[in-house]
Amino acid sequence: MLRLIRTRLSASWWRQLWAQALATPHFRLTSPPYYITHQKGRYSSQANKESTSFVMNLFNGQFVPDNVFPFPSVLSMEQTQSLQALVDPCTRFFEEGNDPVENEKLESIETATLAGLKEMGAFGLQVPEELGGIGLTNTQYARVVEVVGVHDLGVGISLGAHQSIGFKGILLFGTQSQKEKYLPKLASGETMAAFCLTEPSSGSDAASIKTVAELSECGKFYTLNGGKIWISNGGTAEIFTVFAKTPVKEPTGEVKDKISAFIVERAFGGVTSGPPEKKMGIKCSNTAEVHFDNVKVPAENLLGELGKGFLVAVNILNNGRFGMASALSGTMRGVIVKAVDHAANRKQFGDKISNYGAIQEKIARMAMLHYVTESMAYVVSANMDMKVPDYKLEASISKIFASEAAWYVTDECIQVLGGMGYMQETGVERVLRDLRIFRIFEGTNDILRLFVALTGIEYAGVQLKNLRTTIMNPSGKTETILKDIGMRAKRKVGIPTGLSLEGIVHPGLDNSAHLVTKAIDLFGEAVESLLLKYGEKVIDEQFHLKRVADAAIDIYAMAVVISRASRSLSLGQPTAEHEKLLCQTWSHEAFERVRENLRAVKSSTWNQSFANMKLISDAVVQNQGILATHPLGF
Ligand code: MYA
Repeated sequence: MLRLIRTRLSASWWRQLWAQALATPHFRLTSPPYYITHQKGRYSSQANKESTSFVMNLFNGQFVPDNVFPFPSVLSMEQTQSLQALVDPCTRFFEEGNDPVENEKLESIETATLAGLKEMGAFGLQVPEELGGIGLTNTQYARVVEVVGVHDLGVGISLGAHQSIGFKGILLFGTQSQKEKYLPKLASGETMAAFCLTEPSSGSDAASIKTVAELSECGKFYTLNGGKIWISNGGTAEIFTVFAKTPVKEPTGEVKDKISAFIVERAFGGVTSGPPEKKMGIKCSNTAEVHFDNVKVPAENLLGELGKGFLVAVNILNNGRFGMASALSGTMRGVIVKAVDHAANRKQFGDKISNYGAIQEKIARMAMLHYVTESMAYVVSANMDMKVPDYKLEASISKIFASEAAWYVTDECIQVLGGMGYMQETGVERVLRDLRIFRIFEGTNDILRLFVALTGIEYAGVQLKNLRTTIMNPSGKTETILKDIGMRAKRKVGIPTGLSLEGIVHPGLDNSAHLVTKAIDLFGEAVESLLLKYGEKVIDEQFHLKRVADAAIDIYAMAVVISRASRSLSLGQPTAEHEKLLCQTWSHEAFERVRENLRAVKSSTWNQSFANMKLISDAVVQNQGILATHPLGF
């Protein structure tokens, strides 16, 4: 289970605070300005100092622009040039040296393609040069991965499972000697890596793994036992990042089983893998079970601290998720070309189908979804390059958004292509099959939505708790308290709090900027209402949490495109007016969804629907299938 919201916020406390706020003369009469002037514009003075995450602060009704505005630009001229020098041959390689149809037929990557990829350095994109890699930054990596995403997602998964998660733990948490020992061969592709977390009874609930590792009495090795399933590269890897439960002595003296991470070599003995799984898509990537039977793992192969393996796992995942967003923006770019090529040439009823509104809406929507995904991918990668400490919610959102956008765009591409889209020779049905897994692996979108909503709500809860503490011990902070209470009170009664993006956003996007600030006010108020109504029990309100997450995703999506289009307009880029259209149209639709999702969280009609859905689901589950009587009676 996702952890409990620790903040104990009682409804009566909040009502009391509320009464105090409304009775405060300062609030009603001479409410102080709620915002300070920032060099880039105005934003809330109450932005929490602990996290600069845009999404995290939304939950507190705060607009914290630092990581999104202005659209981050992190590559030096030299880095841009070296990246271009890599992207061009990489694109040529995929166009000329890789055959996705053949790879799929073989259910493995063609030998010559593998050799070419190794030669290009594709197995060690982010490994430092001194350890044999090509040392790309996250932003550079994103751009290269985009090329892979255009051409072959199966190859992308083999490469991604290897470096995005397989050996990422060594890069992030490895000691110098672990890095020196393993990274050179991994970077050259001489050895392959895999990430071993999932088990038969432990999928989304990653903390419930049963694989165990016990330290020998001599302290020199751990004995590893257990089985992992659906491991990408499981049958081809020689090096595994394995998560297992280990007994750990707490400071209290109590011994608890906690997760630890290990670097395991197939060569240690006792490591076996099953046959390649038969899958719906990404067939050329290997997926297999991996079993560890009394594997002797040297103590020095512990990765990170003993008992801290869960954080190693989630940090690896956080660190890799933006790669999906960039790969899938590549995929969308590729299928959009196919859709528009067909739409511009296919004539029906005497005209090109691209001239019909029904098709235009599809193409416009495809372009908007691509624009948002690409913007998210590069904001997150830049944030990582900027060493922003807290980007986990943004990374999760980029994975959720990209995987759903790419699915939608590819499905619509097939629709635009009509019968041609359904034919294998067009090559889009393979992409759709390949894409399906992206909504499931690296954290299902459902669990990631809960993660986003609950992590954000907990943060908001902590801020409220801090406010309560400050109220109890004001020590000269009266003005701050009043500002905060005043802002919350305004939100509560639907008065705009005065959030403004003036000076941050190009004036040509004032409308979109206004919508995003309005959305943030609505969001902050809805989160507070949820906390007030449910307290820590909000964890059980998944119908609500899903909608809160959807609203957060839409607001973040609005912010990244407003930022990007703003930059484009400010720089006078040739596509600026087109980007303005993408941004305005997206923001309008996203705002309407935010309003609807947040309304649903509070509306009694919706609450009745949620209760009904629970009853329907319970009945269908209990009946082991459809319960309603067939129209014909049998
Ligand atoms: S790999 C397998 C993927 N599996 C998962 O993703 C598992 C999903 N489950 C989870 O992430 C967790 O179990 C959840 C929490 C989120 C459900 N960042 O009590 P808790 C901290 C930082 O909430 P739980 C695959 O699919 C939390 O704050 N910290 O935990 C292959 C707390 O800390 P503290 C986090 O209820 C795909 C503690 O942990 C995070 O048990 C192949 C406990 O939290 C976080 N995210 O569960 C893809 N989460 O105690 C190939 C939790 O200090 C790559 N915490 O307060 C393709 C790449 C693209 C192509 C590339 C081409 C080259």
